[in-house]
Order: sequence, then C-alpha cells, then structure tokens
Amino acid sequence: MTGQVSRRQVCIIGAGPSGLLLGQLLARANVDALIIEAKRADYVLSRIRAGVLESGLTELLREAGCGERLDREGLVHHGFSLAFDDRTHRIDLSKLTGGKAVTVYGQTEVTRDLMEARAALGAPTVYEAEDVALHDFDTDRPRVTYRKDGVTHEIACDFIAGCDGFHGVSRRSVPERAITSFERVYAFGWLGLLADVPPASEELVYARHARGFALVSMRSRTRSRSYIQVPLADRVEDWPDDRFYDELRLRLPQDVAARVTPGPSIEKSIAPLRSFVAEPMRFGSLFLAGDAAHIVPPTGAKGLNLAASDVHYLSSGLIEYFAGGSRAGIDAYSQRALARIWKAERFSWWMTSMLHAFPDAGDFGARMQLAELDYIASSPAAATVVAENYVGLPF
Ligand code: FAS
Ligand code: PHB
Repeated sequence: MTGQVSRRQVCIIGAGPSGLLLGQLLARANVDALIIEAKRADYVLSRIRAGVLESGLTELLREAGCGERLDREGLVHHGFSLAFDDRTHRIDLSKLTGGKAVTVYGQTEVTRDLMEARAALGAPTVYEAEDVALHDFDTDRPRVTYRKDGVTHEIACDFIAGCDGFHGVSRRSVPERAITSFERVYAFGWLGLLADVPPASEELVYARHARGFALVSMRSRTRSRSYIQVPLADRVEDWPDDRFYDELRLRLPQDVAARVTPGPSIEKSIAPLRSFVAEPMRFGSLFLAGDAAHIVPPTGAKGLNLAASDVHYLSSGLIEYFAGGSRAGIDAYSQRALARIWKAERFSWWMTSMLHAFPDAGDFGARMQLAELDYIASSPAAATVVAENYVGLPF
C-alpha cells in the first residue's frame, strides 16, 4: 500500500545521538524536521557505548534544553591516568588546559534525555521504519521513502541529514565516484563489561600492558564500565565474568588492581576498532553527520564528541539557511567538520597505537610505546598535547 506524500524542511535518518541532537537544535529554531529510525526506541537505548563528554557536547546539550539531569548526575573529571610499567601517571586536564574538564555521563543517558526532550516538543520521530531509501539528493527536491506497518510513505524535503551510523543507508546511497574513504582496521577489539559495583578508580585509567590494553571507566560512583583488548576472533562466550576480572587485574598496576570489585555483568560486548573517514560529507542536498561519516577507535573518547561538532556545524548552517536564505554555513559544512574530524582521528589513532599490544611490532615497537609514555609522564609539553586533545579541540 502507498501512503500519502508529506513535506518537511529536513529529513533526518537515524535517531542515535547525532540525529536526536540535530533534531532538537532544529526544533528549537522552528525548523521542521522528521527523524526516521530503523529500530525501536528501547533498542537504541540498550546499546552501551560512549561514556566521556567533552565540554563542547555538554554545552550543546544545554543549548538543546537537555542539560538539567546531565548537570545533576554527570561526574566532572579534571584528570585521568595513564598506567604502564606497574605505575600510573595522572594527566591533570584542568591544570594543562586552563581549567577545562570532561564529564562522565553515559551515551545511553544522553540519548534518553534527547528522546524525552523531543517528545516534550511533540516533534515527530518514526521508529521501526523499514526499507528507508534516499532519492534525488543530487537535486534541490530530495525525497525519502520508508515503509511502516505495511504502508509506504514518501517525504519531500529541502535537505536530508544522514545520521544513520556506520552501517546506515545514507553513505551507501552516494555513488562510489563521488566519495573517498580512508580506513584502518585494527586486529583486535574491546571487550566491555558493565557492572553495578564501584569503579576501581575515581578517574579513568588507561593501561598499557604486554598482555594488552585495559581501561577502567564508570557510569556513576556505583556503576563501573571496564574494557580489555581481545583478539577479533574472541567471542563474549569465551569470557565469563571471572576470567574478565582476572585478566583486567593482571593488566592494571597493583594498587589499582587491588581496588577492582568484581560484580555480575549487566552488559558485556565486544566492539571492533576502526579508523574511518568518508570525504566529502555533503552530496547536493544530503549531509552526513556522526558515525555515518567517520569512526574512531574509542581510545581517545572521541566518537560521540565528534558527532557533536558535526551537528553543531550542520545545525547552525541549516538554521541560517531557513532563517535568511544564506547558504554560507551549509556550503562550508563539510570542510569545517573534516578539519576537526581529522585531528580527532589522529589523536584516537595515536592513543590506540601507544596503548595496545601489537605483537607484530616486536620488542622495538614495545619500547617505542614505553618511551612515548615515559616522555608524556616527564614533559609538561608532551602532557599538554594529550590534555588539550582529550578535553576536545575547539569547535
Ligand atoms: P549511531 O550508530 O549511534 O546511531 C545511528 C542510528 O541510525 C541508529 O539508531 C541506527 O539504528 C539508525 N539506522 C541505521 N541504519 C538506518 C536506516 N537504514 N534507516 C534508519 N535508521 C537507521 N564513542 C566514544 O566516544 N566512546 C566509546 O567508548 C564508544 N564506544 C563505542 C562502542 C560501540 C560498540 C560502538 C558501535 C560505538 C562506540 N562509540 C564510542 C562511538 C559511538 O558512541 C558513536 O560515536 C555514536 O553512537 C555516534 O552516534 P550516531 O552518529 O548517532 O550513530
Ligand atoms: C566508556 O566509559 O565507555 C569509555 C570511556 C573512555 C573511553 C572509551 C570508553 O576512551
């Protein structure tokens, strides 16, 4: 059955953080946008992902009217530690960046706040949309079609925002001749475990160890999130909770390992690591934002925060266009976004290269990692490079 054709100013594909934040900023500027999402809302919320928010993202969430719970429950962190050779070195973020900090607040909570804010505005989101397809985005009359409950719908719009993640339909809809991809796939993944136990450290600890990388993070003072590097061939079933905690302790300095509190996993999953950028990020009336355009290994805590800067540039360009007809912001979008993306790609690749076990890099490679870490621990200039990238480069 074919449903009616309706019209929107912007059609957003994907109701993850990128799509929801873009939708919220547009709605508050009276730009009419529809979000079309393939999954159910509870499925989107069930995905456990990022945990560290840069100040650029927290500012945007406040601008979007989603700062109240963030400011009440978010944990402001003024530093984190690098661990190697059974010692830890604290990176004093605030001292090294003139007072900047990061906020620990799970992506799940960001997504929940954005969903609730959108519903409070009465802005439309279609969940469980099937066969989403993009049409005529190389013209100024783009269309999106999707099927819902057996009925095919068509949305005529001025612009399409592809916020549908790495595996979404938007980037795949661009002709190969029009897009260039840059990629590095890592031969390992992160096994993450979420448990309702106090974290082993008040601040995050990124650990380099000959057995592999480990990360101690958290969602609150009573909910810990920890990770260990595992071979890509590993499956979650290979890692019962006890084995995870034993391996985590082996990779942490003894004083941190002694504070690891084992507790039953409430979520456990393996995420592959990849560096990826698609250029450009605009194709006529189609704009890509967030993971639809780029992926970083989570070692630098940049994925979600890069989605935020994309949305900042794109929302301000679209609002400027609908308010006064200027195309300056949307014409500059791809170049502005990519300038920040590539710097975050570099930092994420560098942190990953420095902290993970690369067997084929040999003993010399391992010594280079330790020399890099020792340099950071002994040079304020080197530590400042880490700090200013970790808190987030300016938008
Ligand atoms: P998302 O992938 O979050 O959202 C895209 C949405 O589009 C999804 O809801 C999807 O269902 C929908 N969609 C897909 N195809 C569609 C279609 N055809 N039609 C309609 N909708 C469609 N970042 C960090 O900073 N730190 C981390 O620790 C971290 N860990 C991660 C772990 C994993 C397993 C993954 C996959 C990512 C992780 N990230 C992390 C990065 C992650 O947080 C992303 O940067 C963030 O989710 C980006 O948000 P979106 O761009 O909205 O993409
Ligand atoms: C997390 O808490 O999930 C997290 C934190 C920092 C990272 C990656 C993941 O770099």
